[in-house]
Amino acid sequence: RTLDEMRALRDETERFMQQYKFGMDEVITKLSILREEFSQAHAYNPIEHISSRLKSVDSVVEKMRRKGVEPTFDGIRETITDIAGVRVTCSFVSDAYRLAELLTAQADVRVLQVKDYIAQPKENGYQSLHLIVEVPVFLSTGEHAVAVEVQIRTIAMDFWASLEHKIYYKYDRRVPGDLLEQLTDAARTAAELDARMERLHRSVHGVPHTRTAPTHV
Ligand code: 0O2
Repeated sequence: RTLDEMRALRDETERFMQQYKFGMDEVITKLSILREEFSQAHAYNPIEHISSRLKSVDSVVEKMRRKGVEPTFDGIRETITDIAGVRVTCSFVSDAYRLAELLTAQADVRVLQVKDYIAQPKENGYQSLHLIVEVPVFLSTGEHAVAVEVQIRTIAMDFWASLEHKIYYKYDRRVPGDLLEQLTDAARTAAELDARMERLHRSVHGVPHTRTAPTHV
């Protein structure tokens, strides 16, 4: 490759990654608007915390190799849908579902995938509502549809997931059996706490709630 070709590839990679950052910004703005408007209209805040991360080019390449993805920008775009990730923590399970409904009902949000690990936790106990949504980003070159992964969960689920994530990597993805069992048990305790907190909350506020994930894909 010539130096000019290398520069062109670097610029194209930067532009490619930038689109995901913009998509992420769009989703964060949508969530922040819902948070602010909801607080004003209902004197209640369904969102505790919003965080986001853009995958590094290195981890995109690593995932591309792992999944055997064709090494083109189109190949990556079609297969790796978690380059842009937004994580939302809510106080209650009902808020997680309500937020998912409100976000996916928006006219410019296209739902590509829903994985409801709250209704159906993973074997290790992991609970979270995962959405892959596509949002339009308007650039000087026109409109671009960008996929963003949104993980919505309660504070208890998030607490569990962050510890499990640390343990998982500490043991290089091979967590000893007894520790795994304790983690699964702790996930059950977290789910029980969520259910209790929800009941308490509803007895005080009498809030109607949904307990199903959006399905329109
Ligand atoms: P990181 O470091 O958080 O980015 P995929 O491999 O993403 O194409 P998969 O695994 O079917 O397909 O996707 P899924 O199930 O929607 O999970 C994607 C993300 O959810 C993970 O991203 C984690 O962030 C989170 N997650 C899923 N399972 C677990 C779990 O058992 N424990 C914890 N702590 N987090 C989980 P990454 O890229 O794996 O990791």
